[in-house]
Amino acid sequence: MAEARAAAGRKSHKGRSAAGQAASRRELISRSVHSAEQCLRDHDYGTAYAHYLLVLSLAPELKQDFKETFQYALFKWAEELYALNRNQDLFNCYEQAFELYPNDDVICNSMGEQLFRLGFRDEAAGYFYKALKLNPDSAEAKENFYRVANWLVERWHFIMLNDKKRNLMYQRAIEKAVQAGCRTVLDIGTGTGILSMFAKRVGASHVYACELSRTMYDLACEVVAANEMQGGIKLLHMKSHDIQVPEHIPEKISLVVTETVDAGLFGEGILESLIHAWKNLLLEPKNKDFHSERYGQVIPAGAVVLGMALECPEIRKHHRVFVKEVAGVKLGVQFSSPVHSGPKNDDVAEPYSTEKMSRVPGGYKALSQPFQALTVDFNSLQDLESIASGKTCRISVQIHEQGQLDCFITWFVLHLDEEHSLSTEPSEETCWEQAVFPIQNLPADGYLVKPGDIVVVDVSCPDCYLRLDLVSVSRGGKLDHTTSCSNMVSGNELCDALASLHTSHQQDIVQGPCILDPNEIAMLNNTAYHESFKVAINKVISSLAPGDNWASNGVLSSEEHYSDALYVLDVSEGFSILPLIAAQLGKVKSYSSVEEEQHCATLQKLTERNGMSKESLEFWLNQLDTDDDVLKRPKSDKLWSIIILDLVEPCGLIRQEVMEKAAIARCLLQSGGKIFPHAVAIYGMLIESPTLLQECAVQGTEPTLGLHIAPFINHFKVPVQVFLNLSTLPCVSLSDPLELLRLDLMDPCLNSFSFAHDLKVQICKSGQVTAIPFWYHIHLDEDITLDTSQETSHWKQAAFVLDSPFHVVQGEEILLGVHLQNSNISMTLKRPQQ
Ligand code: 44T
Repeated sequence: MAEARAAAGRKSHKGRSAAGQAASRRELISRSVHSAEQCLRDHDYGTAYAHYLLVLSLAPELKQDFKETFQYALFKWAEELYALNRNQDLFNCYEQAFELYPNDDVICNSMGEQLFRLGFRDEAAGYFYKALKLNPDSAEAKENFYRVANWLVERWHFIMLNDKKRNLMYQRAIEKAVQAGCRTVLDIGTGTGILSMFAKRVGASHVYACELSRTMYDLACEVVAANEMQGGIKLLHMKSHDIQVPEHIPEKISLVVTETVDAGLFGEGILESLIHAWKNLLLEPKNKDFHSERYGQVIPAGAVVLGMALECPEIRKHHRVFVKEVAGVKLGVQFSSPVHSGPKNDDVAEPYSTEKMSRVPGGYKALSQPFQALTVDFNSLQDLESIASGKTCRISVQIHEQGQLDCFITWFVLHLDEEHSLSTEPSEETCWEQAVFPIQNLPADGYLVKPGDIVVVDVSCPDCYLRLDLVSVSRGGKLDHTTSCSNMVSGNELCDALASLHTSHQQDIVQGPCILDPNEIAMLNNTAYHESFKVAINKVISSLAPGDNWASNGVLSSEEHYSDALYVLDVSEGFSILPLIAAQLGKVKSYSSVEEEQHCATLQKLTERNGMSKESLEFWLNQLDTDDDVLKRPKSDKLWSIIILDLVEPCGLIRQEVMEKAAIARCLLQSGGKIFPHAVAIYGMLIESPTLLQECAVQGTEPTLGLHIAPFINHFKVPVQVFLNLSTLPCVSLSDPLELLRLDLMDPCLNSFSFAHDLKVQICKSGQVTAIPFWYHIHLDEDITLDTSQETSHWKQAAFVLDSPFHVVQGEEILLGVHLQNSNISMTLKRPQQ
């Protein structure tokens, strides 16, 4: 009895407490919600976040209602943790958030952003990818994923994997070596694992593959498993230099296969990798005198680097400022592109750029025959070491055509073995680009060469990059001392050369030339661009400035003179001389948003040398504390007369931030003031281009000789291809160009960046639509327009590539859906309903 009572008591006690607990749970939840809300109002995000966490773990049924507020608290708190460098806490928060919302694209995307800014790009990609899968319409996830995809899986992977000829040649060479007795294989820089799978397929007994990129290694694991070779290929996520026998590989191997070569052959470090492999990983090489069954060998066996002197206006345009005066501004300073054989410790210097010469707009002219620049035997450690030590070879190149000496280009023939070779020469149908060595720093009249002239170059490979240094040009058999020069921008030789050649001021020689990005150089050379701005700016200035005291002459030096000045702000990205063009047009105070010290100094020099007063040019960003303030009034009692925005990137995309800036800019203009441009029209057309498809995604199993690679690497495909040269892209137009979308930047309603509509397109030729390239008409005002598809422009074009080709018939009408969300453009095709 006593026991029963006790039990009943316990029961009733339990019953009471259940009801009580529910009540106190409710009470706790409501108090926590209340506190959380209070904390949010007080900007105490950490505590708010903790309260919401408690609320949602107590009351999961509230998850939906509180989702957005919870995310807000989480993101705000994460910002603080990031600022405090409390990264572990930050990730713990996200982990808790994922427990509550395991399939939320917004949290996933945000986690990716955190990882990305902390440098974990591979991991970030995974989260962006997941976010995009969870919500295919998420503009943020799309933008983020495409950005990292481009970064993690470089676009040439698609191009190389689609190059069937190259794949076949490698497979044959590997097969031959394996059949000749090479049983153990190491693939250096395996990428997706293709060469390793070839080796396995043709009978190698042990295959090892190393890959230093995390993303590519993960991809290779997936691909190898999908091709059911995971048992036969050992993948190592490491740089080949770190491989040791027997830790990673049980014994020395007989064959190294690799395609770690770039357009300049050595840029992926093949010399160092093979020197290390010969010393540590490979069996002894084949010995002529002493015949052994087991020896080490490398595919490719060797290579020949060939070069040629060229005239090429497009390359000139990107690497040499050849205009002396731009829209009235004299360019009396020295500019230089970062692409030159500078000294090793020079951060900005790139030894060469790469270009697919067969597709350079405007083409090129060969000024010399091809010459052999260098040969390398990858099976000779001695040869590898000699080249890596910086051995220089001086070559005299005979000029046989008259023209401007704009650059040297190089390509190579890769001898996989005695029988199988690949050539990357411009005329070859290959995936390869060529290395371009622009000629710079000659006096203006020094570039013209004639048949019979001799150009002397030094070829070397001192720091793993191929170098071509111009030594001298001898004209008509006589060494021309005025052009005897070094391509280097520093060093005594050049200083001497500059001192004697240029009338430029002593200051330039001390500071060196102003280094501009090739796109910035192309822009400076674009006179039409600057002239158009000059006319448009002048119109606004004359409409706003009464009287003739606005004449541009007469140096105004003191601050008072500017009290009634017009204010012009240029928020262009990078180097821009538009503020100087504006400043010479009257009583104008120009603000430049150039940031680099060297660029500021150059603009100041130009102001001075063009006889403009110091006060006419100010640097806007220097006066601001944070980026958020980029757009504000010039002075508390002043508004801007002109705000210049830089809406289109050189790669052919719209800058999203600029659209946002435009919305603010509109409100900061004085009456009659203008934003440049005032409108932008996006143009496009339907094309059939197998080439573009091949650069975008691996086309099935055919090019990869039956191996399943496409579905895996194609995860990383992006729909918009950039930096295209539309004028030389192999393609057929299936429609005329048409206006796709017009953005009116002066429209007060333009503050959301999502546009969508359908357009009717007339088909002018039957075919498969694979892509829609697009470009812009930038309307500075009603009369003045810049077209970014013109060959003189410094812009390239972009294209939206369809997921699958769309068949069209001549004469029919198709509906083209255009959708712009932030800076993402996407397009769809469909037939109109009958
Ligand atoms: N691109 C040519 C260069 N790796 C090919 O991580 C031609 C460029 C190109 N892994 C347009 C067209 C083309 N140990 O995934 C990369 C890289 C990896 C290594 C381990 C090493 N020592 C290395 C060195 C490199 O190898 C893979 C391939 S590098 C090939 C470069 C189509 N633009």
